Amino acid sequence: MGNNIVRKILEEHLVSGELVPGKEIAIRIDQTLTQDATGTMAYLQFEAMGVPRVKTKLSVSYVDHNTLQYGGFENADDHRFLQTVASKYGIYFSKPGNGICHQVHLERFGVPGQTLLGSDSHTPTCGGLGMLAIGAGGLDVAVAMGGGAFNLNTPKVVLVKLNGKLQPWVSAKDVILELLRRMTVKGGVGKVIEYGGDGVKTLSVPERATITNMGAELGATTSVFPSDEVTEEFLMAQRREKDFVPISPDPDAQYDEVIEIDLDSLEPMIAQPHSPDNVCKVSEIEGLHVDQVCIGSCTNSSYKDLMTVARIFKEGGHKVNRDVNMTISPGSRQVLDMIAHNSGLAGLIEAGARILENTCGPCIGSGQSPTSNGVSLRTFNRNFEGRSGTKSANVYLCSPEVAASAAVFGAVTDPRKLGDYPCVEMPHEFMVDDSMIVPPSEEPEKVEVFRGPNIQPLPVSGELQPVVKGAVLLKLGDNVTTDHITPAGTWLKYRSNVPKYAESVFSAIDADFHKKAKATGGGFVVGGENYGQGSSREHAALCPMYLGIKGVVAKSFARIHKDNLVNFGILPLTFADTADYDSIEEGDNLEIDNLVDQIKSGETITVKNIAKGKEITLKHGLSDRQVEIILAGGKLNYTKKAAL
Ligand code: MIC
Ligand code: SF4
Repeated sequence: MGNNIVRKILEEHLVSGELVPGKEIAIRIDQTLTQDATGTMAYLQFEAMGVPRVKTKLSVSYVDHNTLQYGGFENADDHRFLQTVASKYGIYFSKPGNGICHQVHLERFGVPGQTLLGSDSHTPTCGGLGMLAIGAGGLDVAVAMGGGAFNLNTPKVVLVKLNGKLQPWVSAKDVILELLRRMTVKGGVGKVIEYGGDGVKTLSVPERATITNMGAELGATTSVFPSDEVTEEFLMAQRREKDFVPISPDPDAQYDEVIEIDLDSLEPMIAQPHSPDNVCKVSEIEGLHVDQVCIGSCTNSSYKDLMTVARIFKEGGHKVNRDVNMTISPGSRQVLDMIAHNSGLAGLIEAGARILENTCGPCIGSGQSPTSNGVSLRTFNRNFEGRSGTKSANVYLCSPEVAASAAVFGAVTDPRKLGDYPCVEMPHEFMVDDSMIVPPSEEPEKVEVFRGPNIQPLPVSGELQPVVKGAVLLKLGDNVTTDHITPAGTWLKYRSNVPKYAESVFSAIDADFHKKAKATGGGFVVGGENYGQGSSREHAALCPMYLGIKGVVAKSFARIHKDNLVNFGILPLTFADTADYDSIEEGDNLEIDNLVDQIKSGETITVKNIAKGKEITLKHGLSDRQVEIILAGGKLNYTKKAAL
């Protein structure tokens, strides 16, 4: 039986376990990346492990999320901490302003065939280069930096066969939006998406990266493209030809599922509020008034994306519509440099665009919150309710072409109405200047790690108690996101201050949640399907742990969040019979007796709902390794114990 790309890379990196879908394996990690909003915790955890130097082939620390440095010292202190830690422990440091981690990693560091673990859910962006790039919580990334393997369930492999070629005004974003329409935000859970078919060679590396980036929204473990002559040309243009390795599936490669997308007949698509899978054709909602257009984010901020927008305005003689605000966040300094040198930037400024920093910016609610009930079209990857900072806003996700056309007309408009498509060629040579990437110190013993007052010690939980009881503090529906659990935006600057950040937990749903949790000594949260979808932020587990949350009972969990709950000693439990979801109400008191024995002896756990006088059966679905972690009260305790 021939191997697909995913199995080839997994086999080459397998440390333990069997490649049987659903079974836990451990793989070796070649590269890691962190960003500032998850990085401070990850490096505090790395320091706690006492390893003198990272053991990966390459580790990079990016500052790209929280760069505004407004209202105080917090951000700036965190950035200095990150730079000094990187210097001391053998990590490259990408300064604020150098670009968004995923775009810069694709340009300057990604290597086909290698594994990359990143403390950001969009790490799969580098799958566009043929890497097996996976998002994880900071603690898992810290362990990988220390030389530890990464554990995951062997994924099923889905072949997405791309046939033909995209037509003018239809672009990579439309491919992934179409896939989201078909598969939904939970359709990729437990799977890796591998792209193939004759359409692959028609897509550049940044276009492939747009598609793998948003595979995160499918809930997929990761997504990967072959590494072919297009990959080689991209690496050559980045002066990295030495990093090229060809990777393709065997001719008789097997897949667990095959999906076909006909690129020729694909139309411009758009995701409507408030979920990336709420997708329809642009033509179906034409005429909707638009207040704001934001172009950028790690999904769509490459050279080609921004040049296309610049040329739409320039060649059509258009200006941004007087009722629309249009912002541009270039993906990297390289992109900004390139468009600055070939008049793309001038074209955007002349059109009336507002040029922002090369960072995540509005995507994470850092500025540009829309007006009340406003309509914002964004080339980003997430449109969860409230993520933009305005709860009543309606955020739509679309391609740069669709975004530009809305900015021209002031309303959602099929971009094909703009006339001739400006076909932007990929550059044969990118402008390479790595001067904002600081290499680690050659004299690490002389580097002193800077710690400002915003950096609070890591809270650690105790061992699992034999009897666990508490009230259901909140009952929620399907697809709860980590943005609901621990919002970003104005809270971002407290990422290294858990006691303060814990005040944000579920604040958009119940502003007093943190007080209630503390007053009652913690308790349970109940959710529906796909609980914890979205980001990799481990704070969505760490802060609830700090508040005393003992377990989350849901119909199903998103992969990264479930791992994060385990890592911080919170029980992720699912209903053996989902009908029991209806029998639990907010305020009910739950009690689990003999928990330690129950967890050790089987897959199910009996819980008493005292208020209802009823017993229900829950499943923990933990591997033997995860059981040990839960018993120890989290991964840090477990790792310390294992080291003794
Ligand atoms: C996101 O897009 O939600 C983030 C912000 O990049 C997160 C990471 C974080 O919360 O710091 C992610 O995607 O993992
Ligand atoms: Fe940054 Fe948005 Fe990408 Fe997250 S999704 S890494 S916030 S640009």
